[in-house]
Amino acid sequence: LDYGPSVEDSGAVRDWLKQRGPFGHFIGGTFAKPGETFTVRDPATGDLLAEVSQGTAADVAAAVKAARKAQRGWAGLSGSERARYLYAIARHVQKRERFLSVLETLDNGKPIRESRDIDVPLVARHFYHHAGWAELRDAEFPGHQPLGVCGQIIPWNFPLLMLAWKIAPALAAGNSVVLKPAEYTPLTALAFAEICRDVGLPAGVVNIVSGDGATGAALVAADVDKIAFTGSTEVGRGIARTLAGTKVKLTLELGGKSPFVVMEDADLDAAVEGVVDSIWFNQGQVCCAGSRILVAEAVAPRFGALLTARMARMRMGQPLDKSTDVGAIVDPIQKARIIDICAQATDAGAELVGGQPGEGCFIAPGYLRNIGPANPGMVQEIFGPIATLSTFRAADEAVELANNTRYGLAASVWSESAAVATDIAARIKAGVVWINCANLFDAGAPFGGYRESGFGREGGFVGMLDYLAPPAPKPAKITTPT
Ligand code: TXE
Repeated sequence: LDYGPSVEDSGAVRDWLKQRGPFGHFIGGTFAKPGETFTVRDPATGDLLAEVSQGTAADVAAAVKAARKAQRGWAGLSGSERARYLYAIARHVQKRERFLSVLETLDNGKPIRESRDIDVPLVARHFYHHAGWAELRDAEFPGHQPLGVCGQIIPWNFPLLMLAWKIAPALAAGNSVVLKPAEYTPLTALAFAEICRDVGLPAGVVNIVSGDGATGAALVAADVDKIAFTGSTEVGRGIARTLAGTKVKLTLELGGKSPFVVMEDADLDAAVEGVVDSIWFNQGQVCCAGSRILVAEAVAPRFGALLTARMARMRMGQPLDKSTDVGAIVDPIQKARIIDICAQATDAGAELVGGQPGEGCFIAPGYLRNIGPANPGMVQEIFGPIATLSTFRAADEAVELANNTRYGLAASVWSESAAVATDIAARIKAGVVWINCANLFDAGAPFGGYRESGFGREGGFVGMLDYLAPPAPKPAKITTPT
């Protein structure tokens, strides 16, 4: 069955990169002349993909100015007019599905099966869903107003999908945006800018400024009304400090160390497939990855054997090959970070099964066992294809271990009993809890964390609230004492 892109399809994308590069920022509806640039490489081969402009504070200011100028007109359109643009964007994403999936895979290193079947379809779905919210805004959020100009900073693990999570609700609500993609993976954001231009989105409603952390910091310091950030907890904490006491609204989606709880009565074969979808999906570079597997002691030996056997069948290889399960880590720096945390874990007494580094940016799937609760591998977000495996005896202990983290983004619970699964799920402190599945996303379901995983929600009705200002409270009725 041959469907979708493979290695040979990358030619058209490479031609586009050659013709279009070096890339300038997308400001006020046009691509600016490139300034000082940085290099973007394919992590799977090390090949140069493009030169992309490094955004300065002046570039950010120009983009914010363009967004400010456009915002009033955008907010003045009726909901159905705004919706028409969002529908058009969604359709264009679908039309360019092949192109965008190949570009994403080249830039990020994720298997083409994932960009084609998960990332890009979810991007389209996000714009379709939020087109609906554009139409419904005034009915569902009476008296609410858009915030104004939103600064949005996104990471490299789902470059185009994170862009959609940020831009779709902002636009539906009537805001304009300045988005900064991650420095490892700016290319699909620049392709998205072309889509905005092609659908005739009013100039300045979407602006893309590429660059690194310094560009992000300039955006945080700019004259914006909201910052929406997805990335590391450390950077998120710094942004919160910078914006404390200002009028800028802030939402943060940060790291995680999510539990994956396998109860004694779980379907173990299904749970092992859940691990594949959870921590070995996208090379484990997933904020909500089920990175801490907690399994009932009674079934632990059988589960461990099934897991090891399944791991041996994972195919690591070139991301553009349709049969690849495990692609490249996004960058050598991230690869070194994963190896370092695994070394800290084994130095502290854990045993690493699999997880061996390959040539270039590759790391085979693996897991750490015989690992104590204070082991660095158990505490730190590895952000690679390496889970931890530990056991519990009773349900209460499972809940206690699951909640023994500074994060609170996601969890996954496996049991054949609805009563057991829902009881455990309700006692885990996490923004999303999946039962007998993992890493399923929908544009209508709010996503976000507790504790050091951040605050604010993205998706659905609740996500819209984070892009709107509520109506001013009515003045209190003054009654004169008689
Ligand atoms: O993240 P950064 P990094 C975690 C994960 C990973 C670690 C480091 O554990 O191993 O973070 O990754 C921009 N002001 N996550 O270093 O630096 C940056 O340019 C404003 C989890 O790549 O947080 C990029 O666009 N912006 C996470 C974005 O922040 C700044 C996904 C994320 O990069 C900035 C990514 C600054 N001072 C990493 N410094 C998740 N929740 O999914 C950097 N940036």
